[in-house]
This record gives sequence, C-alpha cells and structure tokens, in this order.
Amino acid sequence: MHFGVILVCLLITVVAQPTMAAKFTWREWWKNTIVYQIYPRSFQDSDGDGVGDLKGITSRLKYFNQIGVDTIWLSPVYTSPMADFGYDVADFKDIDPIFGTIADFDDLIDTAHNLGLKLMMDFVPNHSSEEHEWFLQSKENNDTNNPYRDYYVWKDPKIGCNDPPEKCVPNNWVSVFGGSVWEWEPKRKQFYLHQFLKEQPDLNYNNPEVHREMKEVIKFWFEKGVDGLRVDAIRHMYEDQDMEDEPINPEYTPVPGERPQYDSLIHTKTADLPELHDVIKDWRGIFEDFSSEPNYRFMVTESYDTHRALLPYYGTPNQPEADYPFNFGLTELTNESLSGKEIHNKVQDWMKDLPGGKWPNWVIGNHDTARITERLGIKYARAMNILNLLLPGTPTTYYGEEIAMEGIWVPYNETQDPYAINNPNHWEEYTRDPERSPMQWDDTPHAGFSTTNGKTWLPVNDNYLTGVNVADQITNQKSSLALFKTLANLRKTESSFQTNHLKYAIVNEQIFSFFRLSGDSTLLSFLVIVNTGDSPSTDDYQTALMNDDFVVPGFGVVEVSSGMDRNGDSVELNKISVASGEALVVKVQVSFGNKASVTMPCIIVIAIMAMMGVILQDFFPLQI
Ligand SMILES: *[C@@H]1O[C@H](CO)[C@@H](O)[C@H](O)[C@H]1NC(C)=O
Ligand SMILES: *[C@@H]1O[C@H](CO)[C@@H](O)[C@H](O)[C@H]1NC(C)=O
Ligand SMILES: *[C@@H]1O[C@H](CO)[C@@H](O)[C@H](O)[C@H]1NC(C)=O
Ligand SMILES: CC(=O)N[C@H]1CO[C@H](CO)[C@@H](O)[C@@H]1O
Ligand SMILES: [Ca+2]
Ligand SMILES: [Ca+2]
Repeated sequence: MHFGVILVCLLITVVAQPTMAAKFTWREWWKNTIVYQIYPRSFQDSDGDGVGDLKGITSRLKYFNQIGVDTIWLSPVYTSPMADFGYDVADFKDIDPIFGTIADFDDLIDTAHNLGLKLMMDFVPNHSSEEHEWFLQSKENNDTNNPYRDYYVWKDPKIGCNDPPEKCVPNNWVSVFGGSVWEWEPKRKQFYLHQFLKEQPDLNYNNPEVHREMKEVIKFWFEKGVDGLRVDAIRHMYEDQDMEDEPINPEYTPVPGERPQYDSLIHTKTADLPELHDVIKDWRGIFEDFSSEPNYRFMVTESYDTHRALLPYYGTPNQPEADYPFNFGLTELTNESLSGKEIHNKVQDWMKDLPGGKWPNWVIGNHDTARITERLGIKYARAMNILNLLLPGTPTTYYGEEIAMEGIWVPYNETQDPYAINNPNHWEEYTRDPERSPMQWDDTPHAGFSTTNGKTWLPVNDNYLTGVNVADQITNQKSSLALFKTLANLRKTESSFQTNHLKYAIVNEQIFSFFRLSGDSTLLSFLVIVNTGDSPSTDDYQTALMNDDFVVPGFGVVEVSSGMDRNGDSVELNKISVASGEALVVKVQVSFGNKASVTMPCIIVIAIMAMMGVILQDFFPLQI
C-alpha cells in the first residue's frame, strides 16, 4: 500500500518536469554543428603561388577537429575565369586549376570524412560565366537548331527606340553590381540579361533543359559525397517574363552623372518570384533521393533580403524547401546602431516569425561583409562569437572569426574585387578585399599561409606578428581561439544549447541577455549577457528571470567570460557586473517552483511511510 503512495509521488515528480530533450536524428546532424565558411583563395596555399588551394585546405583539416568545428563550406572552387572570384562558373562539374584537380577534391572529401567532418559546396545556379560552353554556343546565333539558344535570357532592343539598337535596352532593370542588367551581343544582335556582372549571364529557368542540366550538377556532387549545398543568390533566379520596368525607389537619391545603383529600383520583377520555390522543391527531391541513413543532404539558401522575405525558403510542413535560409540579421549591426535593444530586434525578428518546427541560424560575417572587428570594433569580436555560437540554432562562422582577424586596407591600384574596380567613385565603400585577406596560421612569413617568394594574392594583415594567429592562440588560455573552442564544446555537451528554447532576460540600451533552459532533467541552465555600452553595468538577473515555471537561485558560476578571465567565478545573480564590451555565460542550477509544492509533501509522506515501515517492522518482523 505505502509503495503505491511512493509511486504516485514519484510519478508526479517526473511528469511535472518539462521535457525538452534534444536527440538529433541522422537527418538533423546540421542542427548540432558549427558551419565554417572557407574562402578557398585565402585559407592555405600548398604550391607557393600565393593563392589558396584544395591541397592546402586538406592539409589543414585537423584544425577543425582541434577547435570543435564539424562542418566546412567551401566558397566556389569550380572552373572560372575569376571575374567574380569563382561566382562566375565556366564548368559546374570541374575544379579550377588554381585550386587543383578533381582528384584533389576527391582527396579532400575523403580526408574530411575520415576526420568526421561534413563538407558543403557552394552551388551557383542563377548564372554561369560568359566563358561557359553553354554561353559560348548560345551567343553564337539565334538559329532554332542551336540547342543552347534559350539557355540564357535574350531580348531584342526596345521597340520604338530611335537610338542605335545597342543603346536600346529592353527596360530599366539594374544589376546588383550597378548599371543595366542588359549587355549587347553583336553576334545575336540581342541583349542578354545579367543580374550580377556582365561576365555572369543569367541562366534561363523558363527553359526545361536548363533545369535538367542543373539537376545533373547537383547529382554530380552528391555522387562525389558532398554533404550539402549552399545555394547562392536564390532570389535572383527568375525574372518576370513581361519584362516591364521596375518601379523607382522613392527613398533613393540618385547621384548625377552616375550609373544607376541596385537600390534605385524596387525589385518587383527581378527578385523573389514565386516560381523559384518550385525549383527549390524539385531540388529538395534530389536531396531526398541522395539521403539515406546516416547521410542526410543539407540545403541552405542564400540571398540578401528582409527576414520576412527569407522565411518562405523554409518551405511548409508538407513541402520543405531549404533546411534554412541564411539569416544575415546580425551582419547588419554597425557600431553606430549597436545596442542591447538593437541586438534584441535582430534576434527577435527571426525568432518570432520562425515557422513551426523550423530551426534558426545565425551569421556574423562572410566574404561580402566587413569583418565584425571592423563593423563593431575589435572590442566586440569575442562577444559576437558568444552570441553566434550560443543563440538557439546553427551558427555559420567565417574563417578567421575564431582568432578575431581584422580587415586589411588595400589601395585602389592593388584592389582585386571587381565590384570595387568597376565603381571607382565608391571603391572604398564597395571593396570586399579587406575581409578576404589570407588566414593567419602562425608568425612565419605570410602568416604560414603561403611559401611564396613574391606576394600573396591579397596582403596578409600585419597583426599576425602580434598574436593574431592560430599557433599563438592555441596555446594561450585567454585567447579568442581558446574562447571559441570552449564555446564549441559547450554547444556540443550542454543540452541547453541544443534546443530552440530562448528566454530574454534583461534587454535595454546597454544590455542584451537571454536564458537557455536545459533540454533534459538536469535543470542546468545558462544565462548569456552582453554589455554593448561604454560603461560597466550591474544588474539584477535573478528578478529578471523570475517566473512561474522554475525557481532561480541566488548564485551562479561563470562558465565562460569573453576575456576568459572570470571562468569559474561565483556570481550573485541579483548583482552581476559586466564590463563594457564584455560577455558572460553564467551557469545556473534552477529548480522547478510549482513542483516544489508537490515534491515537498511527497518527500514528507515518503519519510513518514519509511519511519512507519521501520516501526511496523519492529512489531511484525519478516512481514514482506
Ligand atoms: C535574332 O532574333 C531576333 C528576333 O527575336 C532578331 O531581331 C535578330 O536580328 C536575330 N539575330 C540575328 C543575328 O539574326
Ligand atoms: C564606428 O566606426 C567608425 C569606423 O571605424 C568610426 O569612425 C566611428 O567613430 C565609430 N563610431 C562609434 C560610435 O564608435
Ligand atoms: C600602387 O601605388 C603605390 C603608391 O603609389 C605603389 O607603391 C605601388 O607599386 C602601386 N602598385 C601597383 C600594383 O602598381
Ligand atoms: C554572401 C555571398 O555568397 N554573396 C555572393 C552572392 O552571389 C554573388 C554572385 O554570385 C557573389 O558575388 C557574392 O559574393
Ligand atoms: Ca596555390
Ligand atoms: Ca536570374
């Protein structure tokens, strides 16, 4: 009888605990990983020509095991004349000689898999290079028997235009890199469309043959063992076939004498057209065909857009599309706008509209955006890594962020980025060279990136000589890299970081803070605090976290501090001090409040029963 009472008590105790245990299936490996973006020209040069390559990457793979990264993504390594450094693909199924050979790629993927790493490739479906065989054939002639005739988007000069035909562009559309999307081809006496550089003609997705070809490309790389694709510039896939002008953006101020910029128009005819979702769904089918335990093929889509316009790329419960579209919200923070509230806005934008059952993701930098050290200042490099790695969801980290690499300055006459070279009046604003400088491995010449006697393709930042390199930081317990490793390990070992759970704590001008509740029954939770202000702050987090579900204790322990100098310190939760630019991760052992009212009487009942048992046993020995 008294066993029944004990059982009921135990049951209540167990049921009263929320269960959020995160057990990732083989289809969800990408939820429990850090995605590390490698810009292949800048990671490791193996042959001394000053440009990074595949053999170089292969030689560095063990680094990822060391720092707790499980997934690498390569920016394009396909055959390319490099007008846009590989985003202009001349053969979707081959490797550019500057990076190596297909055999080098096979070696890279085998080595990566043997080390337990996943490998993702960039997939660039919107356009090819003007040197792609398809385009060379397509521009040759209009003949109906030219099989490549409609592989690209061709258009006649505007009717009724009195200028010479090559001046009569079909409409007002503007390319992402500025100027008209239309380029005259004298052989066809027609224009072709390019949403990026004129060296990047757009493929025509209204042609079923193009679909077929690009699906073959996906299959080709899956057959090689690639674990996922990151799909480039997805919103630009389709253009409206009515080819009418786009509306003028009233918020844009044109600069006299300057060619039109992308922001001068509202892109109703050239971006986010609904048809593209059919293509993604179709591709998702191929991903599924190539997914079998334990190899799930992972899809990420990329485009710059408002968070609201990006969310549809998740697809619907019945028809999934990407596993996630990149969330660039945190890359929009600048030192002018930075505040606790501003970070909260960016995080909340994504979290509040996230479709049910979908997984968030974060990005703080890439090869198109000034490094976090430039945008927010070196002071925030570490705090931003803490946010990127500890917010709910999958983080993508750009090479060098783990050692707080800084941008470089390159004069115009040595600038490499075509976006800057083509815009001489704005080159300093547009250049993407600063964030593409070579990876800093050690303090040997060229930071261990290359053995060249000449120059590396972009200069190495001099600060590799003063501690901003992997070799120095890997042995330094207080380095950025030590912090990164600690965070990577926390993500992997603590269930709190493996769920979608996010509860904001204090959010104001100065502070952004949140709470990650344990995903199992250990009740171990973490409070993450960032101080974006110019002065130290002391706040009461105990009161801020007070709620009906659990009881917050008076003390916590600093699991990690951004400076790696407070780890292990005990803190009083009602007055935690955080320095300007500092971030803290505080371990908190909560207990369940409501349950206490159930548990306590249970414990009392059990105790009484036990005593009774002892007493009864004295009177009726050997009863049971
Ligand atoms: C290609 O076809 C268009 C009609 O769509 C025509 O205007 C143009 O002259 C043709 N080009 C050549 C070289 O015949
Ligand atoms: C932001 O950064 C720019 C460039 O580094 C600098 O000139 C400016 O003073 C900074 N502003 C603030 C508010 O820190
Ligand atoms: C660029 O200009 C600087 C200063 O005028 C000069 O020293 C350097 O050699 C130039 N670089 C090239 C590639 O011409
Ligand atoms: C972030 C990113 O991948 N940006 C790329 C988008 O696509 C264009 C054209 O392919 C590239 O120039 C960008 O680098
Ligand atoms: Ca090389
Ligand atoms: Ca297109």
